[in-house]
Amino acid sequence: MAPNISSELGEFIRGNDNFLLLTHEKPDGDALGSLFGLFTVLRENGKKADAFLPEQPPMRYASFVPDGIMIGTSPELGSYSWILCLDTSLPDRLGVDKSAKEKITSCPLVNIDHHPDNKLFGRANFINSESAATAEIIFRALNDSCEMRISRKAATALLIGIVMDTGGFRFDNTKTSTFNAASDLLALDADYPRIINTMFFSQPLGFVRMSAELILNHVRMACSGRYAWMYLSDEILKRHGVDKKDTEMLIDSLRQIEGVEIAVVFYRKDDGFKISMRSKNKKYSVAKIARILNGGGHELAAGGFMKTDNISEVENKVLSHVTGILEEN
Ligand SMILES: [Mn+2]
Repeated sequence: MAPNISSELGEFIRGNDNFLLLTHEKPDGDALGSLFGLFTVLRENGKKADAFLPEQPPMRYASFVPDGIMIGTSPELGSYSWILCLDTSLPDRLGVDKSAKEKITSCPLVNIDHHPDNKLFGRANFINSESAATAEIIFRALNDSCEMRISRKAATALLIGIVMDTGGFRFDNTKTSTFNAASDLLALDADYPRIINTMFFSQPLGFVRMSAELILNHVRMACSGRYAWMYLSDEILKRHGVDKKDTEMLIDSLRQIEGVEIAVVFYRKDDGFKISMRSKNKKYSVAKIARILNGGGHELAAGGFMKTDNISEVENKVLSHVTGILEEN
């Protein structure tokens, strides 16, 4: 536990200027909420700040993108005093193009994150793995030590980060400090109903139909019902008109099944398969499996990658690791 991380981060932000904000590729709600929220607060409080995303974020976040975010056109890395890397455990995962990735570790990086496996790649590293979300670390820094003005728009963005990384306050990373941060954000007029409606009650019909087909025909179970997985093929995505990046919450349809401890969704990526994993119980750490499979993450939410053309090979490999973890505990 690092109780001073947010005040140290606050000091850092207050004493510096000219920032570029980056987050990880395939950004989730915490990555985007942190990026949008910090960017908005910095600009609204007279700091010089840019923020970059390599592509348009998933659809459900579209209406929360602040004006002035750079999307697609790479920033000139050399023109910033500090590059703030949000919610990203290793530089290789940063959402920048290939040529930028090669030179980025020589830039003045600052690491702001809550992943326990963070590689501490920054010149300064503000890491608190006790925080439910990176957005929570940022909020405490901005609110408690910078005393910066946090507008409704910024508060809403930061609350998105907390809501999404806790699955709407359902996952067991939800603590008193999480509710306290959420409560303070509500006091700043964060638009909670809009967040809940947009994140949880606005699935496109194509996505709902695709989920139904997947659940009906493609869920596979093993380990006496404690492991559930499915393969989300490009074919089924295409048939239902769903973009892969809009499937962040698909894995919850497996996690919700009674008795399931570990849920996995496989999908095609480049020359291999991406493996997205969730666990309901810290005893069964999916981060452990992710590390073996070229990835990383938290005990309860992690991802890996296997380079191969053969989905069965990937499924069997993960099955053997999951079996090992479920049986040794
Ligand atoms: Mn996060």
